[in-house]
Amino acid sequence: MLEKKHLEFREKVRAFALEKIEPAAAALDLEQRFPDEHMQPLTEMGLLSMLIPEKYGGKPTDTVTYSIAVEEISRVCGSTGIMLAAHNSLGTFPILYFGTEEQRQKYLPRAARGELIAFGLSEPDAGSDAGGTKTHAHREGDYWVVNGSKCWITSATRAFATIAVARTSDDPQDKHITSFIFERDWEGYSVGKKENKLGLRGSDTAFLHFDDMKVPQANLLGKVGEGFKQMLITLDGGRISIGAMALGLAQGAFDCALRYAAKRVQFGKPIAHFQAIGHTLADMATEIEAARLMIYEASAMKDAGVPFSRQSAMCKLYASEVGTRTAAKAITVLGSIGYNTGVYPVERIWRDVKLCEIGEGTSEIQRLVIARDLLKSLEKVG
Ligand code: COS
Repeated sequence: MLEKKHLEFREKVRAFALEKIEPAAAALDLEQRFPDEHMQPLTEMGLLSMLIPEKYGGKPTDTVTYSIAVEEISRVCGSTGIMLAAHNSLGTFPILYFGTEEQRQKYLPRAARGELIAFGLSEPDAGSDAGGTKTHAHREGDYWVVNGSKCWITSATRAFATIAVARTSDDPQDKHITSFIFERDWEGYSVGKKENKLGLRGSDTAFLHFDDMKVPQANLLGKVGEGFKQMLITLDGGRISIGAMALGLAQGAFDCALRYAAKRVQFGKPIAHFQAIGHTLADMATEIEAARLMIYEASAMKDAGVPFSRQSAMCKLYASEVGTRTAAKAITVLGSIGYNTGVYPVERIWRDVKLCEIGEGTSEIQRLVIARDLLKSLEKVG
């Protein structure tokens, strides 16, 4: 399915990840430190502008290439992987897709230069039920006045702008939700305390608060009332990248388990030669390969411009569950040393990959999206 250009890109980005990203991965996790040192190399490699057209300073690629990038970076560092995925898929995509030319010219060149854009959908009372947004915006002349909070915001402490939705109707029953581009420097915009998470500890996650924040009409994204659908369209693409992230983490755990099993001698031979371990490795490799094919298929469908919501949900669901299974099995293969912190990366990966079953829609939401789509296709057939 992959073309020569994809294989060549994989080699290039893998070498880059090993040289520039992997050396800091364990320390970022241990110290809960944002990967500041990765920003310049990632920008120079074009990995923070993969969806941005050249005229705005980007280095655009197809979605398959983008998925390979997220996969390979996550293979060595989940925290850097999620920062990359959130910025490209959730930060830059909505501006490109729904923004005006003026908005693209204002924000995309900065994003291409490595300044991060965040995505604010979730709220304390609006997680899986994203339509339950309580953040509110009302019009006052040329401005919107916004009040509310967003939670679990990736790169919240670093982002110079955030794509976020607010309710623009007083009726809690309707989904009259509108998207905006908010800027960090505005009065009324504040960033909450960094969350203390199980994994992805190098990725900054925090609340955003908006307190009587005045938003110029020019920062309305798309049309009033279309925000909820825009966010669901954005998440269709984002879910592929979370699948790619889970895939990379799974591959990282598997690589470690395979190498360890091939050299760890017990009962007079490497443990990989015992059937129990050999079959475990075979199952891990098979599931990883299946996840990879699903991710590339969903990516190719997005590039082809055909509906891909179902495939996006499926690849995210499957890859993230493969990721958690693979990381757990990798610890089993390594035994006690795998359970130790800071010796092998498998315990970090085990902690990191769990997020892939939660972020950008839980596994339960992916199953809901898939089931609804299956029924819709049945209705079409009759
Ligand atoms: N693309 C475009 N439009 C879509 C869409 C998609 N992928 N999915 C749904 N829509 C449309 C529907 O067709 C519907 O349109 P109409 O109002 O014109 O009929 C509208 O959007 C509302 O959809 P729906 O009725 O299905 O909304 P629900 O509230 O029932 O459920 C789910 C939507 C549960 C799928 C959504 O809330 C969701 O994905 N939740 C998880 C949120 C999430 O991932 N959060 C993580 C954010 S972290 S970054």
